[in-house]
Amino acid sequence: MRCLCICCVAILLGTASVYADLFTNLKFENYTNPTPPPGWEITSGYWAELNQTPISSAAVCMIDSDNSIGAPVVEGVYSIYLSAGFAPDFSLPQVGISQTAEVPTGITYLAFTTRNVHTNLVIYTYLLGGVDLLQEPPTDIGGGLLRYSTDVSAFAGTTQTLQFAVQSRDSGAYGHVIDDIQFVIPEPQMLSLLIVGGSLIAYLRRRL
Ligand SMILES: [Ca+2]
Repeated sequence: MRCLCICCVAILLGTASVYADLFTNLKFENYTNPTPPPGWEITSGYWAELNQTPISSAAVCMIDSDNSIGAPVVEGVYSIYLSAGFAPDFSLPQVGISQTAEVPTGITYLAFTTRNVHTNLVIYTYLLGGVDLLQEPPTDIGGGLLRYSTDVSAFAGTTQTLQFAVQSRDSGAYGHVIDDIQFVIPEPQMLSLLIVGGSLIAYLRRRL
């Protein structure tokens, strides 16, 4: 009985994790040059090798701290870099990445970190299940980084497509770094779980 109760407490506290990761490789740390990052599909445009996105070219690549693009890594060792620009045939294609998976149950927000956004110069298609992930003003988290967070609770427990794509409006080159994508369990829910877990521990201590 004692072991069973302790296991229940451990499971309960385990579910109090702030983040769930049913989508994979959301921080882009699982990567081997020159292939695209596992879990992600290049939905449109051109894939370039590590740190090799040419200036003024529509392409997607991974970057690390040795990149010469002038876009520092946002988190960890690797970030993904979307370059809105023109193609070799001087067209202005959309370039981007996506993956389709089940949205974790119990989540409320989808958050990610990026740098500047220029909606007057670039068409951003940042969507989960068709919901615009740029609709809410971002939080400035310092270091030139912006943290976007969007309520996607309606998709909890359903299979959806997460997409990040850019397209230049004026043939200029506009790079965009994305990283640290997280599905967030709301704080009140986590707090409730901790309170329940704490109460159960206190009860067990009185019984033991
Ligand atoms: Ca990263």
